[in-house]
Amino acid sequence: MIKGSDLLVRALENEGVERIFGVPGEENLDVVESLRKSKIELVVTRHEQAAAFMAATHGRLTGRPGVCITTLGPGALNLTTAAAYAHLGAMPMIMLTGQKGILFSRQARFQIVDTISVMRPITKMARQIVSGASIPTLVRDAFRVAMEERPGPVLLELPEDIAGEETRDTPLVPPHEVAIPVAHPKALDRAALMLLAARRPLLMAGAGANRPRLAEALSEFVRRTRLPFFNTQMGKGAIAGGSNLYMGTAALSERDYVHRAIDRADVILAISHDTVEKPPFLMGPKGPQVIHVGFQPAHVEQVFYPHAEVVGDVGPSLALLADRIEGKLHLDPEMLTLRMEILEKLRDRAEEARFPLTPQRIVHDVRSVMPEDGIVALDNGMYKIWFARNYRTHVANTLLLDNALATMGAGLPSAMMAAMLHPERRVLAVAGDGGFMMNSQELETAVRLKLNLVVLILEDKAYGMIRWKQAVDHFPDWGLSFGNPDFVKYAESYGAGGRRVDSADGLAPALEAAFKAGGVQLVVVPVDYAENIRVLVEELARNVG
Ligand SMILES: Cc1ncc(C[n+]2csc(CCOP(=O)(O)OP(=O)(O)O)c2C)c(N)n1
Ligand SMILES: [Mg+2]
Repeated sequence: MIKGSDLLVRALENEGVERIFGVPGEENLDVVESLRKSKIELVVTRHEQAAAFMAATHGRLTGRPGVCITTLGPGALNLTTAAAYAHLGAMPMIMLTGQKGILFSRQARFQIVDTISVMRPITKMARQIVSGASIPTLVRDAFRVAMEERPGPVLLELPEDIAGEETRDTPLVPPHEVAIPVAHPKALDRAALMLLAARRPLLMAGAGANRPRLAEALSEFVRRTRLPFFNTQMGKGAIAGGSNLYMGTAALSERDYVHRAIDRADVILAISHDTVEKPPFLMGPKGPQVIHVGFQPAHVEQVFYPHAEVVGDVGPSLALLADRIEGKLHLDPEMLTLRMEILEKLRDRAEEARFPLTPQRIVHDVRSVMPEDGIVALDNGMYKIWFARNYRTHVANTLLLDNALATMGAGLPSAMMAAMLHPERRVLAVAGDGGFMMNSQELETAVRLKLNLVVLILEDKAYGMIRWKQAVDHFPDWGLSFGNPDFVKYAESYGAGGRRVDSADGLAPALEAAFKAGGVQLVVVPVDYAENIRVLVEELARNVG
């Protein structure tokens, strides 16, 4: 016989789980006790949302689900935003929540919420564990579902009586590698024909191109075919190396400089584009033909409806496609001229000495202190567009941004997870003064875990992105400003270091000093968002036609 919670923890060990993030409640105490006796580390956070952002980022960066744990009702409900983050962002994650006993109840309906029903639309699977004997199969199935393409979150609810009850010792189900089918030869032939007939083919790396297991295969495909490429925001970095074929990032849906290349293309080979992202370009009757390459068929949207599909394991399918087209493509030399023009535009004002700093200068200075494999994790705000457009990436998953749920509050927790997984690399969280304050309490967790992490706060004392949209829509400037704490003192009160940048030339040295100091370090930089209107509205408006 074995206790339900012991069986659960053994099943998690069987999946290779090393850490669980969360805030336990009294309904989880049997599980906590089982964890104490196991090799799995319990990392308590200061809000359940942050625990789940961390677990989701573990899934994003490793392909293996991160695991988080909460109590029933209030704790479980605090997971919802991060569940949706993982669901839209295709990040494998397992959420374990507690529940009152189901066999008998001594507390009536106290704290009881129908968590399964709440979670169903924002998970791939949500199940209650109703018997100890079902734990090994349910846990194995949960991991299978979470990891399988398209990856995402799974919820398992463990009632406290099932956790505490002795059950028959049931064997665990050993996991095994799953090789998924490659695309059908007919689909590959059709795509090859379209690409060979194209005069100006272009490749687009989408969100799914950043799956950890795809990095090498995709870069190899570009090396072999020499196709010029651009990427969506979440596809950034998917194609490695100091390639001279990178045309830019489609951070906006139209009119940006990169759209000159997109509009010129006659065939776009879209690798693992996921239409959860804000559209990288808008398909219309006159635009390029699109070939979708993905683990699954493409969703059909008003602005995205591919003309051909290559469905199957993307890496090996691309190798088969390269066999058919390598050395035979018509590559337009004009594209490379355009490339120089596009990248030149992005360098505009990158070193301007204005204070408060322009977003372009901030992106430029951040790049200068980050090694190629350094990881920048963005929260959500106006600067995300600037980083997506202007920050060059050379290694997969080195700019973590969320262009799917696009939630505020994920920047710091996702950077913390990156720092835990890659202690040898520089990791920087970038957040606005709005988004930072949505999960700033996790500075305590980061300090406690002795992470090496720098947090850059862009201070405009406002919800800048919404203020920008308000101006674009010709509404008066009203209602979106706030005051801030003294961020340096705030950091110090957590035992972290703090620095404020007070000149245009002060940012890069402040970041460098913060990285050299080690531990958790916060850098505050005032930002001047006047460039939002000047570039993203006025300058790009002139690009029409
Ligand atoms: C959880 C959440 N709430 C609200 C929004 C809508 N929203 C998007 S950006 C933004 C303002 C962000 O402000 P800040 O973090 O200070 O960044 P800034 O744009 O000022 O640089 C808001 C309110 C959101 N995306 N997520
Ligand atoms: Mg702000």
